[in-house]
Amino acid sequence: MSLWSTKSISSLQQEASAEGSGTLKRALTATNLTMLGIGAIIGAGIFVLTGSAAAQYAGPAVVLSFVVAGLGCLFAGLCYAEFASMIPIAGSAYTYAYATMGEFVAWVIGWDLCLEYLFGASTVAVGWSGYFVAFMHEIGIDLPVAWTQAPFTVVGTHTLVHTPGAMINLPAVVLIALLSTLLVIGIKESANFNNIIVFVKVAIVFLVIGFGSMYVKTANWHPFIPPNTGEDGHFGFSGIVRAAAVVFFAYIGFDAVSTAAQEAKNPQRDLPIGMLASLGICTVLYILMSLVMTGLTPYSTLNVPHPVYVAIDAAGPALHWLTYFINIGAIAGLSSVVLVMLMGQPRVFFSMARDGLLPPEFGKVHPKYQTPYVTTIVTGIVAAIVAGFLPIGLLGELVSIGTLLAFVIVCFGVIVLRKRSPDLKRPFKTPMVPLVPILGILICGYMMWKLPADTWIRLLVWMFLGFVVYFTYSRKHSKLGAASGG
Ligand code: ALA
Repeated sequence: MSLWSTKSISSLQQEASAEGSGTLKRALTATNLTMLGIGAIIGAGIFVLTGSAAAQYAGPAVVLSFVVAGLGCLFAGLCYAEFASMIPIAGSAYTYAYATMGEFVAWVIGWDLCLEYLFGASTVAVGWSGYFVAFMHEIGIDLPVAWTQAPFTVVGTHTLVHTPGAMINLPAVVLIALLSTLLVIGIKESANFNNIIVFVKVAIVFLVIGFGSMYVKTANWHPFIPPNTGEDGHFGFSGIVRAAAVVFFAYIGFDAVSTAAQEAKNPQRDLPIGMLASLGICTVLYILMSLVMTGLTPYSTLNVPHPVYVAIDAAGPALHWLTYFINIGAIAGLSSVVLVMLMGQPRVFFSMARDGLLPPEFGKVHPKYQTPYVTTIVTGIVAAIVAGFLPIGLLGELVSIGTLLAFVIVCFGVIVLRKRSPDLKRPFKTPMVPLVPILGILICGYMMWKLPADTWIRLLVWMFLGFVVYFTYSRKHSKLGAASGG
């Protein structure tokens, strides 16, 4: 069998419409899917990264960085929506690539998605743990360092040092264990829990925007685009783009909605709604939130791990009450991101296993709960080990580059399939093809380019590992390969 053999769309569509024993439970509505999208999107990006992006790279023009990154996501999201409505399968981008560019590219994307979902869950769980420890400290409980930090940290770009006295990041491990348990018990239960969290965090974002905007000092917005310092990426136009690559992290997650395809009641209509509505709502909130933050305080003061708090604190005693809610917003916000990432990964593994590229046990569905429980448990264990023991600093930007790579390939896939099978029924059609996918490729590709060289090296190392697994296991066990006698 050739590396480029594709899976036929009709067999995929048959798989997508299967019901009954051994299949996932169809329980999610358009509202559930939109809430899952918002659950995955609003998190560490807006609560943590906005500050350093404004202070170091873009100034108040970080608002424009959110527009640039949001446009890249919009174009990619429109392409995702076409595929998701046409082939509503849990494998998401992995499956779309299998249908268009063949098994090898599909494997590359499937393996690459681990960076987004699996490592994304670990990274955000560690961020959550930081907020949780700070919150406990505020209410008078000091958790010991030994139990709240991984034993290793990264200094500089790749020097690994042992943190004296630290053993394990237990809060992150416990969070992952609890959320994984919930995901095993049921998709509907997980979606209901997510709804509550999203409600809390969006309410707090609204409070920050609403009350914060009353105390904005417009002088803080001048100059809106601080002049470039002479160094590439430090303010001016290049700074806006550099900051866009940083705040792109804040948008990651809307695509995870597409991994719930086989659990949606009406996937062809509701997946595009879930992805595009969550993305649209969050883009508006991000633009308003970054305007308010840079309006409340000079951007240079925002280079801290808790920039939203600093911005609101700068408004003075009148808004002091709001600072308490910000911690709660961050703790709630980050936990639903981890939940949806831990939902996405097992479903991609599940699809890969059903295609024979991963061990068949990974394709099992729980007889009672109708969830992909084996992959959910495996994902939870690996994510917990990574979050509990490993230096997470190595992974942060890998999550972004991995996601961007998936976006680029999905955009490309839309162009390929429109050429190859122009007459297929597409319940949702990406507008203005090939312009929209090309713009998606260009903007996402440019953001990838702007990420540090180290990140590229780590991406290549990860991919190399993936090739080893593919050529030693997956290629030999591929069902497509067996079907074609290869
Ligand atoms: N978009 C998610 C966050 O910002 C990954 O935490």
